[in-house]
Amino acid sequence: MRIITVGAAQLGPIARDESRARVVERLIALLRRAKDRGCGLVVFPELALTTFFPRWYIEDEAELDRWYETEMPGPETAPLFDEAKRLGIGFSIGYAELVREGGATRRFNTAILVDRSGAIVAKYRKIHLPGHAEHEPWRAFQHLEKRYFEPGDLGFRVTDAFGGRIGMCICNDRRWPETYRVMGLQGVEMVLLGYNTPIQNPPAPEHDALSWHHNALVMQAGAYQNGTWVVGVAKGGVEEGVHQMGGTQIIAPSGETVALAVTEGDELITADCDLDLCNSYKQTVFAFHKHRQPHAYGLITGTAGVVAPEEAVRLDPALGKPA
Ligand code: CDT
Repeated sequence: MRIITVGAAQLGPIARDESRARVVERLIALLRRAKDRGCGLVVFPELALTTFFPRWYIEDEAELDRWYETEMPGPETAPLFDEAKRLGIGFSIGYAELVREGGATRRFNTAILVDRSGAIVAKYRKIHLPGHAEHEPWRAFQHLEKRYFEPGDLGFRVTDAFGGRIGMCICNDRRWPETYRVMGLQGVEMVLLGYNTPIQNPPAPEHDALSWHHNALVMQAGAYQNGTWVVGVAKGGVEEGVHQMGGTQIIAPSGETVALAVTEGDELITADCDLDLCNSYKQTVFAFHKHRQPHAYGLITGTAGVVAPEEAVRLDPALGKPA
């Protein structure tokens, strides 16, 4: 057995005027609770240091910049790193990252993995950015991730840490099978992910009542189909008038949810995750090297969107072979 005791540290709402210092106090309280419950690793949500600012159209660049971190740890986040190190607990956390590179400003929706010594051992920048890039005043609230972030440029990497192979993704990434499969093909054993998911999706209100179903569905499928643990952590509750789902859960490689949050507030759930439970899936039904057929998957990387059958044949000639 290779057990990582994991804490999924769900956050309740963060108000627009709540300081990072106050949020860090909340994160530290969860870390201490996790220590009491024997956790070695704690997972915090996406954009866990501030309110979910992409819900507002912000024209002033200086006003926008204040939602981003330019260093990690910085003065306000250092106490989190210090306390985690003191407790001997690792953690992952999401935040908005601003990088100044040769006169250019780059913005990413980022997550990092920090080991028990307080060192950053992995970074992930969100690849699937949902929402829209322009102001859409007809919406009750905006979802401007496509405006405020560029797609991540680091791919879906995995890192050997905490006695296992760990990967990260962020929120909307969890809805895409490619996310898990790319990490699955690197032998991932635990995927850490945080999310901010409004229950209301203005372009498709018919999906709203299914939010919890879709949340569990995609994470459970990703876990089972790749023989990996998945730890999905929400920032939930009514944040600045927008209701975001909870549903924080820890999912085994069987696809079964083994721990589930019951509130939409700050709540810690934990599980003893035996990474060796991945083995029977990775070695039998999902022994990729025995069963996958990459020659038939050309369209997966050949196109982003749906193409007509003739275009599909052009992109993947195998599709045009006589039967
Ligand atoms: N933060 C984030 O990525 N949220 C999106 C909302 C999209 S609306 C369905 C999500 O996929 O949860």
